[in-house]
Amino acid sequence: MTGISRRDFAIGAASAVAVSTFFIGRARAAEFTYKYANNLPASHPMNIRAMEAAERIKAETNGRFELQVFPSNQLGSDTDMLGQVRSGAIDFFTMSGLILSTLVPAASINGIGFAFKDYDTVWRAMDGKLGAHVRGEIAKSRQIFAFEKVWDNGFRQITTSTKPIQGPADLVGLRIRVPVSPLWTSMFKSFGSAVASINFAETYSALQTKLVDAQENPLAVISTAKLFEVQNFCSMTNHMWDGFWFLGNRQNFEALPADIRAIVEKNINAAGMAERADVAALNGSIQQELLAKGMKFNAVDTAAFRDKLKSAGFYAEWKGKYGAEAWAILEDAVGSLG
Ligand code: X2X
Repeated sequence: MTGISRRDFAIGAASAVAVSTFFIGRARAAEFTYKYANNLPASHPMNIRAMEAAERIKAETNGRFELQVFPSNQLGSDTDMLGQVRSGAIDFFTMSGLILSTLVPAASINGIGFAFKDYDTVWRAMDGKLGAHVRGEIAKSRQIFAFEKVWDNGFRQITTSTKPIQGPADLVGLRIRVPVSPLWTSMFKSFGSAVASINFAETYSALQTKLVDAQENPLAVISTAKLFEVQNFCSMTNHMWDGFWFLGNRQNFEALPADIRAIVEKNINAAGMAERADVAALNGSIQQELLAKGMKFNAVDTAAFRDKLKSAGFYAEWKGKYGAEAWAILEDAVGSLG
């Protein structure tokens, strides 16, 4: 203790008290508390990475900005949450471009059946011209905007409680749940299925009560939402690639100081990139886990499905809807869709 006077010690103790009060004050009330909601379980990489981003944003803004994460449809169905992010009742929301197309028709274009052959093609398109085209259309809504990096949902596979889907004929009359989106309905109607548009929030119970016999989703969703509990077969159709746009309410976001906006933007886009890698890794490993839970898997010849869509006029119809210019951007990325 020699060398430290009584007076120095007293000052040190006083400032220690002041410092801890300061931190308690910050922890209690951030200057800005924003809400981010989504439809997936907390265990899905989308929520794990979003919660990690929330921690980073809080640290980098010295506690000024708090991002509250509401997984699992806690704030409502996709349809409800889209309304909330438009009005500003919630600040951020991740939504499939296909469902967003109920507001921004161009946003479903990446979901065209069998357009993407692999992830390299997906990211080149979505980080390139096709993604820029969709974000531009979203921005025209004025109420909402999309962050630059689209998050991965994945290539979608068909599950059923009744039989494996081996060829397009197995889809005829199949009572299948699809998300609420004209493109999804159109595609499965082209296959002759009995299509039911149901929000994800009600999907598990629709399968459990046998309102429908089938649904389609990427493996990471089939696993984290425990759809394997109410489905027996998983047919690896890879029939479309689906991603989540990280949407923001424009007015609420622009109300933030520029330095905070920049920190939020940087961390959300980085979290999206990390989530892409997580989902890719999961899709590689999850089949084993689902097999162990009793799901039966089969591969399909996708050419037969694609031919069926072609002869039903599906591609021609949607080319007409998106317009020649947007269709050219898609084909530039994925090759001719015929
Ligand atoms: O609703 C679905 O099936 C889901 C979870 O994949 C989407 O959000 C599109």
